[in-house]
Amino acid sequence: MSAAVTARSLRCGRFRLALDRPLVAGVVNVTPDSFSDGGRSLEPRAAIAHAQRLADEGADLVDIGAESSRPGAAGVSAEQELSRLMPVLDGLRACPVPISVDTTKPEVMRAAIGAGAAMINDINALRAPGALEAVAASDAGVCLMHMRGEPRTMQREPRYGDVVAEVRAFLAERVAAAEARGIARERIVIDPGFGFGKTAAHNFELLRNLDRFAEMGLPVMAGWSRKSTLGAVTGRGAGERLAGSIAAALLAVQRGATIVRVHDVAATRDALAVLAAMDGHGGRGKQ
Ligand code: YH5
Repeated sequence: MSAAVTARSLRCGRFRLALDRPLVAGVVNVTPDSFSDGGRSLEPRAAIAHAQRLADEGADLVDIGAESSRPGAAGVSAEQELSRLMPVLDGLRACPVPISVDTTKPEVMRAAIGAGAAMINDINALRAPGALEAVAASDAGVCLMHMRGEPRTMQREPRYGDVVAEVRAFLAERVAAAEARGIARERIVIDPGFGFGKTAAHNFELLRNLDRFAEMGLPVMAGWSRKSTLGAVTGRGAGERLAGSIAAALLAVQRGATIVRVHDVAATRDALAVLAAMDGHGGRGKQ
């Protein structure tokens, strides 16, 4: 495919995000192990404070997830997911940046949108029965991500003939399904799903060819932050992958990513400011 028109803005709920510069989505996890304090009321409060901090650091979106999708993770029930999410969404009603909710379940999608979420980030690309309809019935944006298998088993020897072609074909089919249900293109983001049923070699092949996804004419999200593949190339543990994460975010943007999903918003913004300055876009002013 060539001569594709690149989307200039993304519609999500009451927001319209301009895509004339790369956007940063900040990650907030509301899983019991991520803010472990033993207490039930501290957890949502810590998540709310974290989301506000990421917004202050310059996040363009905040992506909140209550279902761990790390490799090997087991699922949680919709009730459990909602009991973690809803207090956080309530606390972020006045948040000036759009809130995206990371979920695969239609009932969670509907409740989250009702509680103010402007976007659904689905690692399952709206394949659950009723998921397309849940998003179509709203004005929320949606991120359709590629995943091979399911989190519990996806890293067991994933194999592809041509990983780029296969992931592209999958996303094209999911975009068509979403559009057929009435979800306008200007609400859709695509994501090759780094680390979801892919080896390190697959992840780098996808990164090297990210322009092939950008050619599809939709905004591309890339999530490399802190992931195992960075550990594999740097030898560093999960808590020591900031430099690798920044490098991957910059490489993704250089190859056409429009949204980078990151844990470390301030550092990523600084790195993107350096890239923008090289490309001749203004920063905070000359010094
Ligand atoms: C993504 O790429 N990723 S959750 C394992 C880690 C560190 C981080 C071993 N949701 C994505 O962030 N949504 C997740 O260390 C996502 N794109 C989109 N759209 C996995 C994650 C992580 C896993």
